Amino acid sequence: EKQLSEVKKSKPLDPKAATTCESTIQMLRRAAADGAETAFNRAAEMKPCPIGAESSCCKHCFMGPCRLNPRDPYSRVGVCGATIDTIAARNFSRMVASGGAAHTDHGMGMLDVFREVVRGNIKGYKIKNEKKLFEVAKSIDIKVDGRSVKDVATDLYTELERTYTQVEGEIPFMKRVPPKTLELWRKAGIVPRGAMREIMEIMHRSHMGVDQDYENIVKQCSRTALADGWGGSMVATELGDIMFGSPEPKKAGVNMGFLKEDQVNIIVHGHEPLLFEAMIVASSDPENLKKAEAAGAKGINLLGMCCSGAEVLGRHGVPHAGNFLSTEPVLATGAVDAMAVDVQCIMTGLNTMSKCYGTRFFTTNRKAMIEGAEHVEFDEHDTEKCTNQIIDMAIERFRNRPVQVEIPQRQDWGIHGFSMEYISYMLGGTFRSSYVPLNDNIINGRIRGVAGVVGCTNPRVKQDYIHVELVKELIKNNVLVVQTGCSQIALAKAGLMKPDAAVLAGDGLQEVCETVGMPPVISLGSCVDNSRILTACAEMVRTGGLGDKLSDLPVAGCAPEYMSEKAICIGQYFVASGVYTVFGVTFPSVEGTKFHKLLFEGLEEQGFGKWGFATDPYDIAHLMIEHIDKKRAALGIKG
Ligand code: XCC
Ligand code: SF4
Repeated sequence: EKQLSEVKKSKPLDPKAATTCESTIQMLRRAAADGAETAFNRAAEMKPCPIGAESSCCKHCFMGPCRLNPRDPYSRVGVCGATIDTIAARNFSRMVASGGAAHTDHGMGMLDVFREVVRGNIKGYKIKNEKKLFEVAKSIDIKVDGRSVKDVATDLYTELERTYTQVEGEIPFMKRVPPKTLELWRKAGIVPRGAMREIMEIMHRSHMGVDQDYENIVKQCSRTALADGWGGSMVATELGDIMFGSPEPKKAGVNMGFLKEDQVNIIVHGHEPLLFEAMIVASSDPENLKKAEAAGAKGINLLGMCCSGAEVLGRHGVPHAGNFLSTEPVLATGAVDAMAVDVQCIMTGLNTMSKCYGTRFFTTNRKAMIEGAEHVEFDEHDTEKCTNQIIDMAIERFRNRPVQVEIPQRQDWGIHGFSMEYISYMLGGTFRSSYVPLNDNIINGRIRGVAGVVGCTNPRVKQDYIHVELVKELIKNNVLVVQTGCSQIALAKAGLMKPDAAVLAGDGLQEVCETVGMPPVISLGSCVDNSRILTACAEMVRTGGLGDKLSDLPVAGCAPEYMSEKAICIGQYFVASGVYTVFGVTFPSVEGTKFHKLLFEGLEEQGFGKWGFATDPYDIAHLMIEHIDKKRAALGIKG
């Protein structure tokens, strides 16, 4: 303890060096004054292990743990003889397995509720979007003509369940993959069977003494990751649209300025939309509003954070208070009466922080509890039990707020809730399937290509800074940017999701945006909604003129401030799908090793995409642009 406080004294956190988010800076100052600690402080005190950072250690058995030297990686092997390539590939495979498990389990949670809706066992949710139900069913060859919603939904449930449980054969959404790409996957033996099987196989193969061939391990990484992108995540996205409605462009606000001093503020943070949707219903329930009024509040103000928030931002226009690294600082406003969380990206530190400021902090999912935090279990069969309890306790906290309230004044507006179908529609295509206008604008060069900029924020780099600078550089070079997750919140705060941000784009992109009134940076939703990018890429190939494989498209992806294993899995499914994907912060491999070369070069030679790495936003942008130009040249379309 003594040591820790000495370190703190020697290195007081400079909020302006830690983040470019004004509200977060303000709250970090207040937290410092109050002696409260956040991930920013803890990161400054915790030096990353240099061996672990480059994935050069193994603890898969108790003859070890074994550490190799990342500066001289082939100088040693583990006790079992494992080389740096075996060790790094095995570690990587477990990151893919864990990340893929998170998304697929999320998708499975959605599927559980969908099943109960279809069987009539659940009242709190329904099939809201029948059009989408029929579209999704049709896309995986379920007969829809003349059939009832219930029959189609029943068949869809049965089909989608295979995404998880199937032991042999191909998962249903493989039917959406362009034939030439699917052919490549079949030849390589990486078409996923069911997610459970693929994840189990990774856990087996990465056990001591099983798969020790890094190339063979990477194959299983691809197979498992594809079961996330074209499986679990895609199921989560599609069922979300079916049960809660497809996102449509709407004006919505982002930043801490949307907290309201005179209202009961409740933040929902996490990932699965089930809790949030129920909270939306409960917070507009007249009974609850009456209770809030009786406590002297002008209303109940619901806000989202992280992916939970990103998803309802586009679907319902619920304001978003900030991305991952702002989840602790926002509590320093003292204005958050309750924070309810479900799964993923919930920092343990939130519990401590909420105690400092008297925020009522609730875990709600039996899979994700925090020692010392209050748990109010959310049951999809009886949603009100949980949501009413949270609202009651939030109201109670509002009635006698234990700390002074300080709300940063910044409010940023933008247009959220796009889908790629919608963009194409705006560009003059038909809503259903035509990507003709998007493809045309790429072919005629007004749009140079499409970049997906996604992922987390990470206290190892300045929050939001890389996302924002990178995206600005991309649009300046006529690259249309699509976004999900915490990255899109960074850009929303920077004002780039307003149509008038088109002036920051290059001439071609600016012209396209101004013609249809769309921003040059498009927000697509949460991280499972990265599957929307896959679906869009498949449509672009199907539409024609841009090659016949996903890897032919002039597109690139990036997660410049990532921190989670989910991001690694997402990166791997984009790479396996054929997309050049650049990560920042740090990359879990040693440059120059065979494993590293496979990820960064070899996979592309085999017809897939490849990984890239850079930390400077301009370097990242130009790696992506160069790749887009390379693909344009290969397609023979003008530069
Ligand atoms: Fe989590 Fe999804 Fe990363 Fe944000 S972007 S920190 S994973 S909330 Ni998904
Ligand atoms: Fe060491 Fe091999 Fe055991 Fe890993 S599996 S800890 S490298 S002995």
